[in-house]
Amino acid sequence: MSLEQALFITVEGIEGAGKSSNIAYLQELLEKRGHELLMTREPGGTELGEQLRELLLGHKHDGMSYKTELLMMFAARAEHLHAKILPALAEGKTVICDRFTDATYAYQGGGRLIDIESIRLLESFVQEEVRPDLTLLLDLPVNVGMARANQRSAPDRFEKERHDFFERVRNAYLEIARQHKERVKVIDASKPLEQVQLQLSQVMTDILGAAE
Ligand code: Z5A
Repeated sequence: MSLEQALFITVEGIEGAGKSSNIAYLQELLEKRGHELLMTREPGGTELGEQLRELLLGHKHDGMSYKTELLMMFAARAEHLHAKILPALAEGKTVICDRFTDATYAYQGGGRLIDIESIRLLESFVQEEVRPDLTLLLDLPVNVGMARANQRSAPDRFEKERHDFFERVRNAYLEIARQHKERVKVIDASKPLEQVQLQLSQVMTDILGAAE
């Protein structure tokens, strides 16, 4: 059991920001410090959530309305909190979640232009008082992220969006970071991976103190 406090950590960023690469590094870093971890992701994280993820990212329902998309994100989140995140935190585990509600503000709010008040309402309904303790925002210019992402598999329903959509998503993320300076730490993800990891390590030391 870790002597350090269990944390709810979320990792965010646009396409190709390097979340997967850096989450693996964060996992290693926290395990070394004795944290028991739940590694999870959104949309997804539960059997029901993963099924919703398939519907949300696949192309079978390409024309779904933006409101449907928003409600499915929060449906998956409600189940995720109930079945995975809250029980893990109650057991003293640190939760590392690949995307959470900031992604909804950024993609559905910034990208799809759904009004923020509707998102806020759903956030309060689904999460009540639960918010992440720490959010790592991997920030980089859209063209750099897209160039990285394009080297991978066929684009999902979101990856098919255009440059201006991702500019709005990035700006929404940066606005969240400005409004929640205590919680959201911005990492320059345009740098080579070792330098991104160095920044991550610095942020974690600032928050948790130097490792023993
Ligand atoms: N979504 C939403 O709309 N609303 C919500 O509420 C939520 C989600 C929760 C699925 O997310 C989609 O759901 C997402 C938003 C939406 N869609 N989009 N876009 P996802 O997180 O599963 O999908 P993703 O953004 O495409 O994540 P990813 O595929 O896991 O990408 P990544 O983790 O950010 O990047 P990566 O795989 O670590 O790196 C990408 C490539 O870049 C790879 O080849 C790496 O080797 C390379 N890389 C990484 N870092 C570097 C550096 N520093 N230098 C050079 N190259 C690098």
